[in-house]
Amino acid sequence: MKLIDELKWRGLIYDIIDEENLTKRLEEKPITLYCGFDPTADSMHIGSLLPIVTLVRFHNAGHRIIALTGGGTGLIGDPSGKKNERSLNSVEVIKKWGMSFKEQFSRFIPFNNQTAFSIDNYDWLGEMKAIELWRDYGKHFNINYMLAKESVKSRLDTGLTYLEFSYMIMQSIDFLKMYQNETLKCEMQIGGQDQWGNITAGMELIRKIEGPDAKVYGLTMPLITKSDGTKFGKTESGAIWLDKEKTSPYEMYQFFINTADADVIKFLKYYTFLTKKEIEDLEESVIKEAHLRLAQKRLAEEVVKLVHGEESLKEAIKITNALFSGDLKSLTIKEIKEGFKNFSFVEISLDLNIIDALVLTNAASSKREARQFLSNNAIYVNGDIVTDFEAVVKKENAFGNEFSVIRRGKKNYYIIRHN
Ligand code: 545
Repeated sequence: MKLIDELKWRGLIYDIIDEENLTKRLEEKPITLYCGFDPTADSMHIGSLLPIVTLVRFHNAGHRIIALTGGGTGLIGDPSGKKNERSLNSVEVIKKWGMSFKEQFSRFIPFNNQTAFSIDNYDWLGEMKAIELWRDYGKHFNINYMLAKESVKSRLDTGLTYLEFSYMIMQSIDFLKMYQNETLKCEMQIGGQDQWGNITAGMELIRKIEGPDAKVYGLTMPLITKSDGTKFGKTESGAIWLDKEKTSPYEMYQFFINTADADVIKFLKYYTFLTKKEIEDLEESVIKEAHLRLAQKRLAEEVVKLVHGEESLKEAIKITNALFSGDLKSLTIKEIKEGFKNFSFVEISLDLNIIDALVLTNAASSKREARQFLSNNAIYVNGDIVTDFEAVVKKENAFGNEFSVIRRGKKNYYIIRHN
């Protein structure tokens, strides 16, 4: 399948400028394209992964890609899609966050300075003089044109400062600089749907400076939406980050395993490199045997493997299976902590009778009910069945002498922390 057709089939195209010529151009010879990422947080998240994976699709098809870190633009703040002015971060902080971004890109993109480049716009924006900015570039931006952009228009009432207003000029300068650069000859920019205004502003600037014959292209990807209308990429405990320390591989695995049937095929197309045939087979499985959740499992596996590697995926699956089967003994202390990280727990300082423990953790609503559960063989402590009313939940038997895990029935877990 041709690249553009594949991107279409995957639902990755929201808008393309001059599709006909771009399609021809892509078939002629390799094109160089870029996508920019502003380090406005200490890690990228699952939303940023979509344009990264799209860049990789271009790379795999023989094109040249640039992952641009917005070390310069991150100091300004893109108003696109934002309702309020952002708070400013210090130069040091943006620098540090930019380093994390570069490390994260390199997990997905094999930078080699020939077909895959890691570039930071601080290199040129950082040293630009104010007069140069206004005379060489500001001169080409008509205020009317700028006011018509959604990112500006939508903020006229609520407030927009000159700093954020000037953002599209900075992003346009990037495109121009990388277009003019002899080694890069960057002809195309991609981004999410919110980047349309900035991308077209850059194309316009290039034509104004390089002449109307300059051929440049832009492509935007859709905003990721979910069938139930809630925001994609968020859980109760926050965003799904690409940094292990912020979102563990197990949490990421759980996030994707819980994808709704109505969304899972869309996400497989977006995020994985599975073939059309493989995805169509999974689609059939969602229709015919949804309860098996084969598509969700495959999605979770592919994304965790892509982001964190095979070993982390194995651990995530191991924890998932152990929690499902109740075989907690197969887990290390670290894995136990990982698996129960988001569970609330009760803290106790003395060993506790099992009946009191069941009531205290809310595993049972009364002592009478607690006894009933024990008699019905429904209670497990740290993986062992407990039926004795006199049993004691002890610190010395706890995982790492710290956590006692009570299971009631097949999958209700309650945690006690001994201190
Ligand atoms: C800067 C300079 C350029 C070209 C682009 C930029 C960045 C761009 C922007 N992009 C967004 C972004 O988010 C930061 C996330 C950190 C956790 O603001 N002006 O930097 C997002 N982008 C990816 C997609 C996006 C966009 O990184 O384009 O649409 C999200 O899907 O919001 O020369």
